[in-house]
Parts: sequence; C-alpha cells; structure tokens
Amino acid sequence: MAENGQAQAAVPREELPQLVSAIVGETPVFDVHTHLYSPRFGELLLWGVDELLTYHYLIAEVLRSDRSVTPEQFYAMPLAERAEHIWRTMFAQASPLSEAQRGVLTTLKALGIEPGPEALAEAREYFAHVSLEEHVQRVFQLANVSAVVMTNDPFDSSERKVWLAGGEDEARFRAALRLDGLIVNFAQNLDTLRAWGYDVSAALDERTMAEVRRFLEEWIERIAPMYLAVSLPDTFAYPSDEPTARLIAGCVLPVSRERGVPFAMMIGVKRGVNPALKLAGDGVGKFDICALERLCAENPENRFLVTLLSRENQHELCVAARKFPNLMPFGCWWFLNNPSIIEEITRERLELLGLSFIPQHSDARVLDQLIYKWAHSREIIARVLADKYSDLARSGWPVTEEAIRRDVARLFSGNFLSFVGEQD
Ligand code: FIX
Ligand code: ZN
Repeated sequence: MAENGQAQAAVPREELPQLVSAIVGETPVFDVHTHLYSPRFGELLLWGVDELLTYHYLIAEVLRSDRSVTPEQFYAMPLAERAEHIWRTMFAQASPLSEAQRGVLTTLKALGIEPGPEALAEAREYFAHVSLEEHVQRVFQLANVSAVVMTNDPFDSSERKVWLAGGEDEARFRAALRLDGLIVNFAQNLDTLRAWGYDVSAALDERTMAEVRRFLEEWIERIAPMYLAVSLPDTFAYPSDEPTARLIAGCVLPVSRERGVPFAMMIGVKRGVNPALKLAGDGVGKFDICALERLCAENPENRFLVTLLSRENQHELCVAARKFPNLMPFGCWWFLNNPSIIEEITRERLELLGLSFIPQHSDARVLDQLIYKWAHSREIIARVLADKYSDLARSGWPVTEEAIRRDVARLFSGNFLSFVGEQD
C-alpha cells in the first residue's frame, strides 16, 4: 500500500529501467566485507590517490605492462613513486581499459577531478587540502553506503593495540573477527598464542581445543563481530584431519552456534602463486563444493555466509543454497568483481534464488574505492533487475515502485542484517 492507503499502480514496462536504476542508486548499501578501518585505527585506514593507484589489483597489471621493472624494484620504491609509475605506465601511456583502471577514473571524477593525463597532480592537490573526517563523510555519501564491515585480525599487532585499548562503537564501521591467523596459520602462531597465555599445542588435544574456544569467546566479547570470517584455499576439504578442518569442527562451529555469530567462509584462493608479487600474487582454484554441502547439512543450527572465488563454482553455490537455508551466498569476490562476471552471477543467483542472497560486497582496501566499486556494481545490478522486472511485467504481474524499493533494500542490506540477527 502507498502512504495514502491506495494500492500503487503498476509501473509501465518502458519506465522500468529508469525507475529501477534510480531506486538502486538511492538505496543505501550495507557493505558486508571490506578491508577498511574506522579512523580510530589510524594508519590502517588507507585513503587518497596514491593508495588508490597502488591497489594490488593494479600492481599485478603494471608488472605485466612494464616488465623492465621487477616486483622487487617496484616494491622498493616509496609509495608516491609507485603511484607515479602506475600512473605513467597504465594511464598516461595506455588507455586505462581494465576494471581496476576504470575504477580510479570513476572515483576521481566523483570527487570532482577531471580524468585525463594531468589528473594525478590535480588529485594530489585535492587530497592535500581535505581532512580525513570530511573525506570519510564525503565518500560514504557519494558511495551511498550506510556502513561497512571491517576485517579485524587479532594477530595484527597494530590492530590488536587499538582493540585492547577499548574504544567507542562506530555505527558506520562494524567489526568482523578474521580467523586466518587462528585456524589457517595455527602452527605458525602457536608461540604467539602461548605468549598471550593460551595453553595450546600442535597436537590439537582437548586442552588446545578448549583454549582456542576461549580465544574465540574472548575476542567475540571484545569486538562484537557481525560474523567470524576466514579465507580458505581451493583445496579446503571437510571433514578432514587437516588442522583447519579440525579447528572449524571443534572450535569455530560450536562457538559460532552458541554465540549466534555466523561463520563467513571465502573459499578458492591460492595464496602466493607468485610470492614476489606479495598481496598481488594470489591466484584462484576450483573448490569441491561437497565440503560446503557437508558443513551445511551436518550443522543446521549454524549460519554460513559464503563467497567462492572461482567462476566455475558459482552455479553449484546457488544450487547448494537452494538446499540449505543456513547458507547465504554473498558478493562477487576479487577476480569475479568485473562487469561481465558480476552480470552473469547476479542473473544466475536471481534465477535460482530469487531475492535470497547478498549480491555484492566491495572488498575495498582504500576508502575511496567504495565510490567506484559501488557505482560499477549498482549499474549492473540495476540492469539485471530491470530485465527481471520487465519479464515479470510481461507475465502480467503488477510491478510497483513500492515493491522494487522493498526488494532492493532486501538485497542491499536486509538479507545480511536478518542473517546476522540484527533485523527481522
Ligand atoms: O582474503 C580476503 O579477504 C581477500 O579479499 C583479500 O585478501 C584480497 O587480497 C583482496 O583484496 C581481494 O579483493
Ligand atoms: Zn577481502
């Protein structure tokens, strides 16, 4: 019903693309996975044009564009020089056609900087005169993002310090407890855990499992995460005798269930395929979905947020989600965050799951990236939705503006908030 109590009229089919695009633009997004930090984390929050240009997506590209600079030489340069090298090689001397390149341009344009070969100097001038507080405000507004979920790693010493010092809640920057250090790199972190007072051993005996659960309980208490999260390789198997699978079974699942904090798994990354590239050196592999099916089937009281990195896994993720309501697919992760693939995945998900998924997350590592990641994704999501509503209208179903607003709000925030228990 509309506000005046009248049923809303169906939107004429030819008006759907424009209306859907307007609604998708106006509906705030709750960004469920980023690598952003609130300003109280100091230098952990990356922002500005030099950070934007030295995004690891662009580093992988520049090292192939100009092979005369080795990864070692590139990483030895100071930040400003790395940014200039990327600008010169990939913007001034060649058309910036890749998605990551286009992202820089979309972002600068939204900030009022005319894209073109001179834009780097202009952008530096802009950032020299803006305060972080006003910039955070501006970026959230331009991206129309209501809140972002951070990636909070208790094994990162600079981050740990901030948490141990306490601190106020910030509604726009929500926490997620990242578990790679605890359950993927457990053996490497044994000494650290012991130094923090946990009685743990590589044998994963009863005592160790209880201590790992204590660690989880304490960090959940400390940072109030919206979910627990881990990134896993394509080879991840479950159940298995591997430490990661055992720690999931014996520690993460019971704590996640008892505390009502869902477990997010990001699966399919091959870390360090080319280690010289550092953060830019990870690859992708196809994962065996059976592990996820078993996790969901054996743990109906647990909730799983899942994104898979391989394009080949996307269809089976949708099919698995049809079987398990405790499984929530989210986002088009990393190498999938490109227009052609987002379009394909979003169509596939709408066709198999209706509105019951989370279409996208930004994975932003630099604050300013929220602008382009969401502008680009919104454009595609709007196009796909407009097609689907148009099909619906052709079938005779009355598509109203109110219904479109309700559906988009569900995709952009409602599904996530209800899955994590913050909204009915
Ligand atoms: O594991 C992750 O959260 C990944 O998203 C990152 O490690 C990756 O480097 C990235 O930035 C992808 O977008
Ligand atoms: Zn990420």
